[in-house]
Amino acid sequence: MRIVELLLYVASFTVVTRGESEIITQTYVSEFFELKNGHMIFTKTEKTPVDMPLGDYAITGFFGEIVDENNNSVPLSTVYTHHWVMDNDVHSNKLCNGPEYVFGIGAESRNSEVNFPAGMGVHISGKRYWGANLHLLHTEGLAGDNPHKAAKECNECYYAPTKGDECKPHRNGTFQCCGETDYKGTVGTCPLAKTDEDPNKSGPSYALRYRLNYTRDVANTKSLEIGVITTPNCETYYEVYRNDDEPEHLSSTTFQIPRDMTIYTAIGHQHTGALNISMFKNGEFVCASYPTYGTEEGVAGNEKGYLVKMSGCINESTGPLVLKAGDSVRLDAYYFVGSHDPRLLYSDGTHLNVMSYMYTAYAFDGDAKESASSEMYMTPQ
Ligand SMILES: [Cu+2]
Repeated sequence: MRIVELLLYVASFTVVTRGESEIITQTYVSEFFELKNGHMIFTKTEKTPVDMPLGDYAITGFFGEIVDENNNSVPLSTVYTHHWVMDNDVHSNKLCNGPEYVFGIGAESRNSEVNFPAGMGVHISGKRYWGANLHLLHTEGLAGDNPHKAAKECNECYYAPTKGDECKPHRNGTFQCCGETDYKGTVGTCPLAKTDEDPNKSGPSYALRYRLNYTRDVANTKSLEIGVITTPNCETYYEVYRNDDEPEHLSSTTFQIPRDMTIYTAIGHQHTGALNISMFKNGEFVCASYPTYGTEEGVAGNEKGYLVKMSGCINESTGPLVLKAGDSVRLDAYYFVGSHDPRLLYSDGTHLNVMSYMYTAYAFDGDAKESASSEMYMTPQ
């Protein structure tokens, strides 16, 4: 038994050379969380420690997905990965007064591995605390005639009286109707087809399996900062409503660049219903991240009707985006809000709790290495 575990552990650890530095790839598994039908879990980073390398290193890439007790990939139609994000005790998002994480991603995670350009990485030094915010929803066995509608309303945080005391009708579409205080998956549920489940019978458990690429050759790795900008106005989430006259909903936010900086990696994060998210520099189009929708029901990585991938906006192949103090960066995010979305298994035009993020890895240019100040925030206009 221990030997098998040891073999698995050794097999998950590889070393390759990329450019000058050795890159280590290590796979980890988070703790397992029991998640019965309809249950939601929303772990707090402060209370959910996760394994990371010890000592000094630079993160060069990451990947993650949800697995079951047998270490098998779990399709989004069984457990929806609203998001999984990892944060440490020293990181802060200096671009937006909004989402806080160093790495992580949502439902698209299985097809959207992120690697920073060769020779660059996020420097981690000293003894750091790392924690995970896992937001998972088990959407099997839900009430209603249409399981796809039921899953949509569960995943999009619709109000339901079964979702706990925090979920009130006026909080329709908020994290409070998505298990925000549910650290153990026990507070509330999405409405269930049958509620007579034996409460003493345990349910299946799930974990985040994540893979980190990193190097110990920190001295030869250019230091990247991580920041996430979002529209509208650094909001965590928003909602879009059915509009058959104008079926492409746009959210747009412009940021003023406070200091010379270069963005080396940018990738969008959006939810089901999204059309794309794009970046503009001083009004000129720079790049867009496009979603891919799955086409096979219940197949992990290609789940029909789910957003399963986001393409990169800026990466090693596109080259970096160089910005000067005073430049503007505009984020435009589109969602399809027509009644019938042929990409999805159920649609009515409206999507609650959608996100439009651009995850970025960047460096400030020049010698301005002074400590964090509010001036370092990009200011939405
Ligand atoms: Cu999200």
